[in-house]
Amino acid sequence: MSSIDLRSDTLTPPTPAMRKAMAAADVGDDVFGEDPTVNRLQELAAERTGKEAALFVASGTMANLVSLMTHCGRGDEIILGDQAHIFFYEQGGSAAVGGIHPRTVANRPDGTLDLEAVRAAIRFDDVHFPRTRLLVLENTHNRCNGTPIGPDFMAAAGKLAGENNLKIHVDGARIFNAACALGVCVADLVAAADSVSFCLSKGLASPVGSLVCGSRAFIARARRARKVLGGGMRQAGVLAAAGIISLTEMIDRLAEDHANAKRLATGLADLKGVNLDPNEVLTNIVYFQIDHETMDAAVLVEKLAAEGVKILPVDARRCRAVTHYPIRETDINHALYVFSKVLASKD
Ligand code: TLP
Repeated sequence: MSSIDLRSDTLTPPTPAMRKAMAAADVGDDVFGEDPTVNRLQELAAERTGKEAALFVASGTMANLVSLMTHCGRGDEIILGDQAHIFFYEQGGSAAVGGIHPRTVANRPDGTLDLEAVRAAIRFDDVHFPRTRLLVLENTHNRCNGTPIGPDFMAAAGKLAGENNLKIHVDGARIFNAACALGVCVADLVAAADSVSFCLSKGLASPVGSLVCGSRAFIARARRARKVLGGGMRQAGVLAAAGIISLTEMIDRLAEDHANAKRLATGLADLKGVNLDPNEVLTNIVYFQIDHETMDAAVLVEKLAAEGVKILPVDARRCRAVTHYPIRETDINHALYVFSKVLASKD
């Protein structure tokens, strides 16, 4: 029995078109800047995000670290949300590797930050303080229900950053999901950002890779940061070929993932023992609370897996399910059937 794996959209397999393009990719040595397929992908990424240039890197984590190390020197400070992926799930790499000090401000439930709290967190010039250099935003916001953050907040954050001589980096691992959900183009959404990273390897279904996008000068410096992190790749066109398919064929179908997530959330909300508000599910990420007599998150996850449905426990009472290619509406219907069966079982 093949399982319905909703643990993450990182589980997307490459499409048949990607496999074909990868096999046929024209390649060169990308450390010399000579891989035509990587160069084409980078041009496309820059175009889609409305930035001058882009850099292909191995992962979303590397994209964020490269970006932060390019904006900041050792001892500089960044301001970011306390639920940010960079703060929660990247091993504190910016501090451990980049010597960059993180200052958190509470994320609001919709993933935004109270900009007055951000303003208050910006350091003034004093010999005791690190220097605040960068404001980091995340869009969609993974831990805040995958919420897409709209252009108004992004513009207001840009204004605040401009007034205070700060740069902005957007962890846009799922920025195409945000743009799709909001009905805006990515370039407009990140117009206020000095850099944006996004992932090819999540809903866009490539096997590997992320891009860092920014000004030409920023990307030239980011290329150095990537190299020192060991991220200079050689005939990477084999990977970039899949990325080109992601950007040309896989963006429009994200709406299907969002519809499936909404369907899952609506169905789950009707089940006893599960708590969530389906109105809060706006993209492809569904978080819910377990409120069951005999099961906590770990037990529920185990029982679902035994029935062929995989989800992720987030803490003792919270779980996450993510919709993605090639999961279809019928898979969601089946997953809901399995949920109802498992939640109703007495043992
Ligand atoms: N997120 C993964 C896990 O690390 C939690 C997931 O399954 O959601 N930024 C954001 C907002 C992300 O959600 C992720 C991955 C990354 C960056 C890191 O990307 P990778 O996994 O390519 O290093």
